[in-house]
Amino acid sequence: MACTRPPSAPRNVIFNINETALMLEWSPPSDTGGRKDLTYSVICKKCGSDTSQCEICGGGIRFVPRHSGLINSSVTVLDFVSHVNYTFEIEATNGVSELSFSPKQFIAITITTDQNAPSLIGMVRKDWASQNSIALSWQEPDSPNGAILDYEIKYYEKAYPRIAPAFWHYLRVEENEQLSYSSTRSKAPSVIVTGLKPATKYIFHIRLRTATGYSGYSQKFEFETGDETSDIAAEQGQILVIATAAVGGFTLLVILTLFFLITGRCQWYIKAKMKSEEKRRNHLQNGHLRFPGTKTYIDPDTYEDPSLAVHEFAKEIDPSRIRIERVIGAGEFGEVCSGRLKTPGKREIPVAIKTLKGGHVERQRRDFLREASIMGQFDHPNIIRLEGVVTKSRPVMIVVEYMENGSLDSFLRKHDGHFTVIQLVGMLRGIASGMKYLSDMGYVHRDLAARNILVNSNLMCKVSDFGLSRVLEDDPEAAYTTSGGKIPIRWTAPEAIAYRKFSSASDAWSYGIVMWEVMSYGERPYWEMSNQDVILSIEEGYRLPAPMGCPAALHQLMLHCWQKERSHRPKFTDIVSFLDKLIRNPSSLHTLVEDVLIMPDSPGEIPEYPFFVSVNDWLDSIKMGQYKTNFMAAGYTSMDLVSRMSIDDIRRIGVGLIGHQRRIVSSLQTLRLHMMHIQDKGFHV
Ligand code: ACK
Repeated sequence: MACTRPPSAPRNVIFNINETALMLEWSPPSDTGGRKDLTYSVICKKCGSDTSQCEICGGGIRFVPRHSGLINSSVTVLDFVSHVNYTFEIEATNGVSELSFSPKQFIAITITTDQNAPSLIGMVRKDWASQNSIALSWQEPDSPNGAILDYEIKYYEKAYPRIAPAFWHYLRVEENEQLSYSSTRSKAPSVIVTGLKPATKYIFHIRLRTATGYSGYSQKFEFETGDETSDIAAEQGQILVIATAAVGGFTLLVILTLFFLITGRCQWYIKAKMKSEEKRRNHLQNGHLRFPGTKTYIDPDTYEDPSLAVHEFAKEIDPSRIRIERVIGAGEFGEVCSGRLKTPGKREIPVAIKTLKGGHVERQRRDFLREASIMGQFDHPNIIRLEGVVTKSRPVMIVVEYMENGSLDSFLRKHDGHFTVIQLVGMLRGIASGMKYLSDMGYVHRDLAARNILVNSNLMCKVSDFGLSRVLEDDPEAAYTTSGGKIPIRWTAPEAIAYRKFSSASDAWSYGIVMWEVMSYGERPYWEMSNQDVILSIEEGYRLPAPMGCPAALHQLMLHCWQKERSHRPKFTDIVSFLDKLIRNPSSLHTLVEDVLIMPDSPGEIPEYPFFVSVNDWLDSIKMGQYKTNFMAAGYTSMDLVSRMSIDDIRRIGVGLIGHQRRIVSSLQTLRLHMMHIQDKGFHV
């Protein structure tokens, strides 16, 4: 192939602005670099009069559909603040942009937002706090610029707990900046925020909405929830008030009541009510109404008659509406075909059709339809959508949305090296978002792997293959045990392998493996190691090294997912927030693991590798024996020398295939990690 290059800058940027939305549009670059994988990213900066003093716009502003990985040459910007100079830098990138050292080519446009947006909210006051709630109030601004429709209250925990501090380094954000936040709305200038953790500091900021759009956010206010004692004190205060009223008689009670009503200070009462409400809610949570407002997954196996389950969750489709076009693969129960589905009054849509092969027994039919009963309960853009089932005629079929690019593992292998890091992170974000939805519903996947993710023509990834799963049992601690069946060892958390403790935390482990598969373009996890060796290595603390070219932040996240102690692994909601943050700060992805793992120069500092006696043994172990002579001829005769090799050295000695370079670099990193681990522990080798 001819060499390709990064594209030139986009051209002719124009904008269109109203009170609430700013539309940017541009023309493609004159030089696409000889490639077709062109995408755009937009960076927003706020600049003062001196353009050298610009700062990144930060979290307030939103881009639709997103700010990077844009395929079309336009984007809509929302939630901007009035009377500010915004500079937007629009860059075109392709698959080789990441590899280039030349400065970025972008086009910039500066836009002043001078609409009559409402002014900011001033002081926010804490009225009271209980263990799980905080009540806030504030003054309406003097010039809201029209009727106030409502207020948006954004809040997050001050010290974000679940991302290891080491991660902040990669994010390059202020330590206090949130990774994940919640928000609520209120029509009045006051709010009671519930569902908070006891004795925890939260940051709040508030903005208002009028017909002309949003105001900017108020400054940040920090308030803390109460602890156990504060509630006891409150309770005692409450008793005291009631006792006083009783002693003082009816008149005093009336006076007190009037006083409270007139001054609006019946907070002790509201608070007591909130507390009992919280207790009720906590109780319900233990009784498994886990997420108020979130649907909970129902295990089809709990139905005495499984065909009832399938008809509860899946539509029966008349087979005359289905047109099968071709066979695209083989599933566990029969062929998988592509085709079209006609829905009355709608356009025909492309679908995939899983069929149950003839001659099946009742149990196979039940297991086959089980997947539809599960899938039919989900409704999320990153979960494969069930269109319906055919059960009343033969062949029995499950009809799902069609995913043009098939399964993620083979798709990536076919397109090795074709995507930007941001595109890969975008795919991972989609998978994490689907998994967050599943875990919120109390559903454990148990077989999360790139082969079970499907990709559509927009590179959207959707979780599929719900055959293996079962519901969490009625115990908050519960993962469940299975009645047997194969476990995909390389993707499965140690506790699930050892004693079948499956949970959303074991799904998080598998998610880490999927991250590794994606970043290595479909490489097999742990390469040719046997299942038994994988189990033993994991037990000894070995973890997969970063794939070549993998940003350090992503490998950190993988390692976080592979924590032995399952409660230490990130929740899917944390993973989504973390990836969002990386996508919003693409520079956080520039530090590669290769850059971090620079070995000391002075000889003697690196002990001999304990694992391989010779370079030849090592090359054999990673099935790269064909390069033995290359290593020897170039003078890399000991593991000590090999350990210092850079990727360029590996290329220079004649390892040409990118897959081989990747395997060698990964193995070297593993060796280095082992050494660091051993040195850390002070082991004598
Ligand atoms: O990698 P593939 O092309 O993607 O081969 C497998 C094959 O069927 C057997 O599972 C493909 N496949 C499964 N479900 C779908 C779907 N919804 N849309 C497109 N292809 C699918 C999968």
